[in-house]
Amino acid sequence: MDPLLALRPWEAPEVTSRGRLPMHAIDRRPGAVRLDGEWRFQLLPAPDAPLSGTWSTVHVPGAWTLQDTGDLPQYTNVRMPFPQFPPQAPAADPTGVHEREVDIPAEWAGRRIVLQVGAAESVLLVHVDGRPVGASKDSHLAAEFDLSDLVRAGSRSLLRLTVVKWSDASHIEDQDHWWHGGITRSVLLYATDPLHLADVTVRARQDGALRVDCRVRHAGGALPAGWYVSGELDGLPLVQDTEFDRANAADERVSDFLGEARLTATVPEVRTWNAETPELYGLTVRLHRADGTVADTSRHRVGFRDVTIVGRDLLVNGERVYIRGINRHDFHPLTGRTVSAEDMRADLVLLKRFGFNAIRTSHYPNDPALYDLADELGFYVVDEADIESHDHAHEIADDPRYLNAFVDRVSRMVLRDVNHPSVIVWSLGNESDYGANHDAAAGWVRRYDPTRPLQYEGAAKTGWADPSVASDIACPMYAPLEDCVAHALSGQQTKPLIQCEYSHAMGNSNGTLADHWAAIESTPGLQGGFIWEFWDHGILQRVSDGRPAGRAGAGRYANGVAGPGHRWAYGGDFGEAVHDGAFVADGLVFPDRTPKPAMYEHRELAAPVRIECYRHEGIVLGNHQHFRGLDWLAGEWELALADGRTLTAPAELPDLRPGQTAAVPLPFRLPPDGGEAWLTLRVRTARDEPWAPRGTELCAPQLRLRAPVTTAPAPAADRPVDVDAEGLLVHPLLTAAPVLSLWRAPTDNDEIGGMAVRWRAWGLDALVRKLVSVDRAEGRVRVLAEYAGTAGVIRHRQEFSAVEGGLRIDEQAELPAEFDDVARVGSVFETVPGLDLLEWFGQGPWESYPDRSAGAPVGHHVLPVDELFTPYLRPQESGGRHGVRRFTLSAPDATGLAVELDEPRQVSVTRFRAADLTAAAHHDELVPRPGCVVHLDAAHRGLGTASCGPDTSPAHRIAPGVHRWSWTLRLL
Ligand code: IPT
Repeated sequence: MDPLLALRPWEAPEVTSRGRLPMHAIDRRPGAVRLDGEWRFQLLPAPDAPLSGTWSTVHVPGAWTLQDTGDLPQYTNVRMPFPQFPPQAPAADPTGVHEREVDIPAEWAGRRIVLQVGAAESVLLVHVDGRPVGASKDSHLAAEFDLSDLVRAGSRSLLRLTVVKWSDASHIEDQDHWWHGGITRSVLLYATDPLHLADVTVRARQDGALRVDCRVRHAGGALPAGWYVSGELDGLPLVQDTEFDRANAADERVSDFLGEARLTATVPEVRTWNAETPELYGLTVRLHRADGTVADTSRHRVGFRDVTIVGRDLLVNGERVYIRGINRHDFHPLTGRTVSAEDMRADLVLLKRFGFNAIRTSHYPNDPALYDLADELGFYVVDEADIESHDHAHEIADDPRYLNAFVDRVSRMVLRDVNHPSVIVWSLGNESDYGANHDAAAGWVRRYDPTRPLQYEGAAKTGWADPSVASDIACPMYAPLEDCVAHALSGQQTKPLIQCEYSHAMGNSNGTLADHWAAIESTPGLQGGFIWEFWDHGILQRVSDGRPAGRAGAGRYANGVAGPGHRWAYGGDFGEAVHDGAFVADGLVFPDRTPKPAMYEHRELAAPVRIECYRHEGIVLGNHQHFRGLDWLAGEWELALADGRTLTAPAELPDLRPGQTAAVPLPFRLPPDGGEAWLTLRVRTARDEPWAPRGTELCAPQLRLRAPVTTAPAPAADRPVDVDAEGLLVHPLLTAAPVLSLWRAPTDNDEIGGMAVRWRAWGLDALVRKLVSVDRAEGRVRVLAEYAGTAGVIRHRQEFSAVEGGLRIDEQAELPAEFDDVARVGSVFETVPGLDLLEWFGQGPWESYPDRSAGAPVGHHVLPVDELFTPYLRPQESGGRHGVRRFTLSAPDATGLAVELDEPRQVSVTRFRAADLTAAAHHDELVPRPGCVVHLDAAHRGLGTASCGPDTSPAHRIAPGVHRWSWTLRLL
């Protein structure tokens, strides 16, 4: 029997690998042969099942679950997809056998030949020409095997990579995302001299001190005498530390098969690395034979920086930086966890443009290219090990059978990523309770890398000040803001408080983000957090046969929407019996990376330049960065006036160091008419940045210069008001008269947070209107109606009065005490087709809600109606605009209607009734109506984040009692 199969490594947690080379810092190996492309493939029903003899092909790298192999993706959050207890795997265990021939270059004769498999889920078995090579687990880190004795330079070999989908390791890879199977990162072969650099570890400090530790080995034998290393950093030579050599020689650790050497340098006037100015230097390390010839070369990019914790502050280069973080998975809607470097660059570029400066690699080491990009573009990274035992967390945390796996996974991550300046904190994993296995892994990290803090959310067993060895940072998830503030004020805080997850971005969400940042920026001890999460993990799916579109789906989506015949699949859409639905779609960007409106909220809250206030001496501007001046930014002033005008003027940004403020003169003379006036500073890049071309807008801080004045429209009592026998307004441009609306299509927060259940129980989704009275007089009609729900009756009064050029509508709704927290109180009406353009004075241009409106400045905005709607994967309340004072809806010939509101209100104009959205499970099921559905809300409930975490604040809930609102309706 095959010795690798005989091991049954899929149900042996103690076996983390066989024949695998030790992990080392990633290194670019010139001359490597990539084995990516089409491989022969068979899917077996179990790892020990015989080969069938029929081969298909799959693309490597690529999950087979996305490549028409019959095995499909499955989404579960906490629960395991199979019932077996750890460490068991189910008997039905899809196993993919991948095979191809490889030609070993003739010039590799006499060299050490290494196979690298970038990632395989979840157990990898390697054979060459039918001979067993080794095995590996740890699905998101590379496995390397020495093939020198198994292949011959200049000849062809048969490489077989067998990947077992379910294993003991699945129980510690129980992250909240899709389950796949396959080889998801590149496979390559490279060769080195037998005498080679086995690892190079770089320590580069803020003061310019550089230390490079080299580990030298000779394949299959003793080290030859006289070897030495040399190095240079952008032309500056490094010196070999002879003290280190002597210490080493005197040490019992000296060995004939492991060479250790240290190179050092001190860089004068070093340009330090931080996320704002990510300065990198190029390091080359050479290993020489005694005769001076070079046996091996290794290149690294080096960033000089220090990370420390002082008191309860996390410091980068001595500076208490705010962590404006996001949780990021490796994700692509066509290829799952296989992502290209270009795609990752696009992710990071987008994050930079929206003010993010930190990434938690939830919940496993991400693709190696991500860290190179983070070094280069400037992100603080919390690097997280691939450990999540969520469903069996308590049992596994102390289970000695899993001890090896914990230490293996954490140490391999650290060994791989230790040279990246972007990595500022290590994380032991996610949602795995807390046990001895964690402390074992923590101990390894503390010894190997004392230069970085360590975090683990689960270690806070006795509270956020828990002295546990496993976490230097209090990093809770979804903690109520009040609790965070209370902890910071308690006098008991011992660690920086940086939430590892907060502001759950599922569907239409991220309400109260501004409250978080107001607290963080005003409370010592609070330093930020990581929003959950970047991606909506919708997989592009063909509607016709329900299969994943895979690579053939390229280009079949745009602007967040799946194209014709396609949809974004979430849990259950592949026929999974066990799944967790749309919970996998909880990101700030759609599956094609189109930003959701909540991204703009974050962008504004992260603004590098802010308007602090307006004093008699002028507008006070502040630099809210940590390291940079304002010279890389350019500004433009905008003045939005109630009369419809927007004036602009160039802005001279003052020369401010971080944290400084200065007053600049008010750039406009306000017109004397007394109307509402808003001053906006549009801040853009003044030159090309690596992540933004010159002119990219980064924020638009705003200040109200003058409050609105309301003028009552002149009555025109001689005009008729047309209200029918049912008390419904008759109007040439309306197909449905304004009626009371208390229902919104529940957001994911409304559904999962339990609000929608109550609303349905109250009957708010199917209120029955009953006319009580119509009272007609000259130039006005009063209508009283009752709306009956199961929990009570809401009285609604409308008074329609003729005014100059149109109608004034005064409304009042009386909510009995039973309806103590409804979605909205307002009017809804529908228009004739053809009114396809919305122009409004209010917040915009993107979607905004009462508790998510900090990023939508007040101004004059114009958008086609079809672009107002946000296509959340599971249809829900969408497309709202906050603080709308007035709007017009017009046809191309400029006819249409104009609405003026008594005060800034929540308004939405879409093609969908709330009932249409409520009934649909996917965006592609929605059929747009030809006219517009218009909601004017006297009150609209905040969005909150209750799908996972706190609900909106009390201030953004709707109280029972009397609500009044007025508006005028005119023809254009
Ligand atoms: C938390 C998880 O860490 C994350 O992976 C994701 O599932 C998130 O919640 C919700 O989307 S765990 C949760 C039980 C708080």
